[in-house]
Amino acid sequence: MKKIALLSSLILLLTGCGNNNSGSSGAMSSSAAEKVYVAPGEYDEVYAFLSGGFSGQMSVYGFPSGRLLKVIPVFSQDAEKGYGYNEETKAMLNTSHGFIPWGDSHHPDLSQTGGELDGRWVFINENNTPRIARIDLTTFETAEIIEIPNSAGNHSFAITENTEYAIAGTRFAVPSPQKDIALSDLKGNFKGPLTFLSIHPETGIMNIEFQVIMPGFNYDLAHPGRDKSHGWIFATTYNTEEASTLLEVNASQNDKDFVTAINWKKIEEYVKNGGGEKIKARYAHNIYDEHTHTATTTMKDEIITVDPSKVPGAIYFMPIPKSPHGCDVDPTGEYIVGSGKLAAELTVFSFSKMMKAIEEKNYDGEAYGIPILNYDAILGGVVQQPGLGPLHTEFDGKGYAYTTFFISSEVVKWKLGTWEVVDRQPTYYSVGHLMIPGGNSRKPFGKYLVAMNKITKDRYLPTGPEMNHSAQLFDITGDKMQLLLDFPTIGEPHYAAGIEASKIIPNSKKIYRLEDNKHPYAVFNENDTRVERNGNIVRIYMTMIRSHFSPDNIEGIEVGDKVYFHVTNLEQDFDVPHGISMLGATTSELLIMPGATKTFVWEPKEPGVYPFYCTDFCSALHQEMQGYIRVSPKGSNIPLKWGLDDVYKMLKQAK
Ligand code: RUQ
Ligand code: CUA
Repeated sequence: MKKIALLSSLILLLTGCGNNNSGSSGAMSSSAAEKVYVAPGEYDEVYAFLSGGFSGQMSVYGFPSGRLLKVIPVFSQDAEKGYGYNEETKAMLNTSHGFIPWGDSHHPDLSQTGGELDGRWVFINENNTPRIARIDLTTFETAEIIEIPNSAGNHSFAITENTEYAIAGTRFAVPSPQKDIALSDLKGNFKGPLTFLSIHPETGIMNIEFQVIMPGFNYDLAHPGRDKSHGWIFATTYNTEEASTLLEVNASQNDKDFVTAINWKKIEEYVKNGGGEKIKARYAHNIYDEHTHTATTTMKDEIITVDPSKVPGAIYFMPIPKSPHGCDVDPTGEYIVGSGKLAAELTVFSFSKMMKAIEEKNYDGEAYGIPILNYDAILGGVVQQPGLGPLHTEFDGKGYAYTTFFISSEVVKWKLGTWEVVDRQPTYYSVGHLMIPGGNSRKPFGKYLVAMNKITKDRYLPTGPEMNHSAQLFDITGDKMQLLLDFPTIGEPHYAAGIEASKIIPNSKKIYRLEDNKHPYAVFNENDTRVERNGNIVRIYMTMIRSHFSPDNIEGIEVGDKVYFHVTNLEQDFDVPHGISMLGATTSELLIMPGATKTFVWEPKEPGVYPFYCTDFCSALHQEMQGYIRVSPKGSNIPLKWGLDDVYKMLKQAK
């Protein structure tokens, strides 16, 4: 009874974000308008990569204007770009469970060198079917997706400061390895695997090096140490109660949960020296090759697991009040901010004090053999009464931290070291993550702050029961944060990563060079375009260039054929993609970048004459960019013919 009462008051609290429109006059002063104005044709200062949450994708914005620059398909099929629909990219969505057309993307993180953003890759984790993706920032395309086996709810995710490792921690404790266990036997029998993937310094390719089999708590968010704390990873846990039901009550019983501190260098060394245990674990590793324009899946079946008790001195628990969510390390690497969602204050740990407590073995008991450090000994400071429901913290590099408060719906600025609150600004509504470009590196670009809000309500023109999530841009150069801009987001932005545009622009690719195209079905010359039959498999080797396809007339296709359109875009000009789609094809269009080759399959069901056309308005004669395919009844043995006007002696015939 008491539990239920607590529950309903909690719900009230959590949804009581209000509807009080801030009004447009206050926020949109003329100075704010000036600050977000990027004149037509001018460039933004910053790229921001926002996760798409339940859209499974990542969106790219320019700031300060808030222009949506691109949506990069990552974990979900995307009909606009043909991603996950065309034959070349389907493999990106393969997993040990088969082809999965959707994912839940959470926390983007940019590659770093020496603790500074280097603009090479942006990584993002998938929460539902645990995976990590790497996006190449020369092409803004997903280059790799690796599945995390023996894990669930890949939520705590971070990249170390030299991009040595990606860490992927399970948000849901699971049996390890998976097996059939009664849910009432959860406690003590489930595990919390934390997976460490190395990242190749040149290619970026990820490899699962080891998995630390932690106690069966929920590992929520992770942050790497940096500078002096480089070599450590910090991850929050909740549900140290190990409840399996009504977690909103049952996982809020313990006064304190933990921030886990892991010395990954120690574990790396232990594994290098032959430590750890190989176990069977099936997982997919999908890599997109920019030269063949094709993704391939390799199924793997083994990982190395590490039992924490075998590596003494590598793992500690730091007790922290009340179900912490965010876990953020300041640019100097000294302070670790843990956000107890239900705590009245914000707890900040000191890395030097943590090292001292470890040295002095200043423990407060242990959990599953892992020492619990003495809370008072490692406490760096406490921010008193900062707000309600702290979630995430970022840093401006000038000694200030900015924390979001979900329940009181605000961003609070406070000073590292003195712990005093210096400013607070409301957010509309119920802010989750926030992002300062480079805010999780050694060198933040402390000019802008983006707050990502969970509830939109009356901020925009109503669009039926569902409103897109909203984000807000603040100027943080002054003493007080200044709200500059509201903008809607794609899906739910759990976190974002921002970087100065100057670090990306010089490497951004303009075309794919035809001479680098190694696609097995590419053709580079209209004279080589052709149609080939092998049984009921028909392959069309087609090209596209402004403003025609070659061939554009094809005969000899029969009902029951499986027709592959292998289409190469011969353009070598920046931003001239062509599209192609076929009446009745049960897949998306192909949108083909200059110099690339892509494929779709069409299985005609009825005799007739069917048009295909270019789907991207590419020239004044785009409407003329079309063609026909004649489909005859099965077994009619009409010879294959194809052609393009009389330039190629209309209707060449298969020999
Ligand atoms: S979560 S609102 Cu997926 Cu990053 Cu904290
Ligand atoms: Cu090519 Cu429109």
